[in-house]
Amino acid sequence: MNAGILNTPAASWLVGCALFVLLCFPQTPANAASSPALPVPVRELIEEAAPGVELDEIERWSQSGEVVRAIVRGDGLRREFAVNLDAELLAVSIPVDAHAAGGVPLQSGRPFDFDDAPEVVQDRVNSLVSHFAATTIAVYARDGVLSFEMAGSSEQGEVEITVREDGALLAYLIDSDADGLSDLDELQRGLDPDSNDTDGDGFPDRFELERGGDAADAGDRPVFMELKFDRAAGVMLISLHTFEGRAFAVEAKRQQDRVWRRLGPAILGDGATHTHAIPVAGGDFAASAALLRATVVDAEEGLAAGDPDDSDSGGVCSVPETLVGRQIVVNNEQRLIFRSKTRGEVVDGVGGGMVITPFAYTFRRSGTCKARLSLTFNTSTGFDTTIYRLTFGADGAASGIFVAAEYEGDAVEDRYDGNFTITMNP
Ligand SMILES: [Ca+2]
Ligand SMILES: [Ca+2]
Ligand SMILES: [Ca+2]
Repeated sequence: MNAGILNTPAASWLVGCALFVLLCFPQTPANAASSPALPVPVRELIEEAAPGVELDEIERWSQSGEVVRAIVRGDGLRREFAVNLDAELLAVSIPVDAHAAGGVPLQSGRPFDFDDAPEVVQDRVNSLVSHFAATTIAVYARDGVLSFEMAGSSEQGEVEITVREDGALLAYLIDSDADGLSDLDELQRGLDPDSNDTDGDGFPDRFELERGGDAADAGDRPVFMELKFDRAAGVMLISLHTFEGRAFAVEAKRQQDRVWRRLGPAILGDGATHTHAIPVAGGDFAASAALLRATVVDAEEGLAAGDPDDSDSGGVCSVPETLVGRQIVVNNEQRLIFRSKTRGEVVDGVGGGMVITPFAYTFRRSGTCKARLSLTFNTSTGFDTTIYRLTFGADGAASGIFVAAEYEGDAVEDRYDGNFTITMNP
């Protein structure tokens, strides 16, 4: 706790009330307006949390746990402030429909720079957070008055701030641990706003909430793998919901097998959903009796094996939306034929004859000129996956690297990788 605020009467009152909330507020907490002595510490708390804001009148306020909320008039505005008992600003918003963002966004020929905002706007931001680096800035005009809606990072965490051109603070929200949940939201849910993984089970707080887990219980994990059986195509689609900082792998085994086999290299988490397709023998998944599971592994492993770089060189290129009906010729020797959105076959010329091997596949654009093609084959012991990372040129031809790996348990047993070029029919 901030040592300075402990010395103020406001703080000692609030600390006392934090311990004995029921004694201080025997009725509902939102009744303080009838008790003129009480709003004074609330005022001091807000003044400490948001220095320089004008507080004409505290209309009403309430406390729940560590969060004090107050409807305040000042700066010609009616705003709601939320602060914690350490006098840290959690949120500012304008209730009902008076939000300045209802204005018209100004068209600008270039991205707006924080340094171009009026000095009072920059000063307001700098009074609340330090080393603000904007990721987005939108400028709105409402009744001829500009407001600057900014989001970015700061020393205090990820922050959203909206400031009117005269410096009045219109909106504020802070996410100290950058887990995607605001501090206010976390305190209201009983989570730790200073830890991106409150229960330490490896899943970030917001990811856990969105995927049906309990972010405060390490024994309750989110569901991050979904299976969808496409009977007509004879394919099992495996969707992995990922988050940044870890890598993800799908493993399979038949019931009679002892070890799990990994389906291709681990995928580096990026917040997106990645889909695998695996063939189902005879169009009946039960017949193949495979068990599937998803695991979270170290990001280093994902970095070593996953998509290394989806950034683009910015060149002109042509990445097809779909591979259905197309053929890809790999290194002039192997033909990949794509029959449907999930199934295809490899044709290998061998001597005078040829070998046809069916596969299930997923194809995903991963950048302007890049795509990831993942083929999964049934084998006598389970599944094998080959990943092609493709970089396309203007003519639709591509080059890149491929990775094929066989896993025994967690260990890579065999690994093949190399470069290739492909040509594709239009
Ligand atoms: Ca957070
Ligand atoms: Ca958190
Ligand atoms: Ca949990």
